Amino acid sequence: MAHLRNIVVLTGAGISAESGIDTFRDGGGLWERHRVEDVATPEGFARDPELVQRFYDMRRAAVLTKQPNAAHHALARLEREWRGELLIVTQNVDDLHQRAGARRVLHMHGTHLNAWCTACDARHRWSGTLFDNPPCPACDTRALRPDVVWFGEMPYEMDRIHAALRDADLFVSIGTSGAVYPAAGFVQDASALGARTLELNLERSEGSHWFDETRQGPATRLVPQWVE
Ligand code: BJW
Repeated sequence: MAHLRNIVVLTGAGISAESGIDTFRDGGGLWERHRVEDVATPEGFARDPELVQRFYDMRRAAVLTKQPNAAHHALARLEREWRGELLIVTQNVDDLHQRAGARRVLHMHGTHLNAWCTACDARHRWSGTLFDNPPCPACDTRALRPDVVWFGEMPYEMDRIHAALRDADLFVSIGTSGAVYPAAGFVQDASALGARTLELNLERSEGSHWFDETRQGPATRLVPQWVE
């Protein structure tokens, strides 16, 4: 990697799987037990807010008990030691990259650890529940929801992500199925802009054929090996 300067790393649920956090589309994943349309769309939230709040309350509480694994730690070490630019773009709403020590992390699908007030647009650090519809600490309206991006909503930080992809020499995708856009299209964007592309995943993904190189195996083995 000596000739490289700018790296963009995209992470998905697979990087946190070995920390004990469910993925979405694997066997036993979240979408086998919950209909996506019910829990991860604005329409589902409008229909049954309590169901959606309970789903996220349950996942928020679970994440607080999980720890970063060897893959999160390896990326944080790479960030500390890398002489060029390294940006981690995560689709995950957990905070395991930060708890491993990474600093330059963009949460394009939001974070479990914030509640967002749709009345006054304030965001609050949140470790408790939302199902009981608590008032917003800023405006007192009862309009808090998880600060996450559902289907049909605009992912966060897109300008910064595209700027980083423009400058990237290497794009690495870790533990994501390549089923959800716009993240699934980053490999083609990066490639068209001249970056080399590498996929690290348990198995070949929907988007594997777009990558210059793919490696298969668990993230806790592949990521430390790649970083070495
Ligand atoms: C391991 C492992 C181990 C396991 N080691 N690996 C038709 C065509 C194109 C697009 C669309 C379309 N119709 C609709 C759309 C748009 C839609 C979309 O993509 N739909 C698809 C279903 C087709 N996208 C949107 O609506 C997005 N917004 C949007 O597009 O806005 C307009 C726009 C226009 C122009 C520019 C920009 C935007 C919003 C998407 C929001 C997604 N939200 C969720 C929920 C977030 C909150 C929450 O966590 O609940 O995000 S859905 C869910 O999927 C979550 C994830 O971040 C995301 C991706 O999942 P991920 O991470 O890939 O997990 P899995 O489970 O799918 O895969 C795990 C992988 O890990 C697997 O490959 C395993 O093999 C691997 N693995 N163990 C290594 N140990």
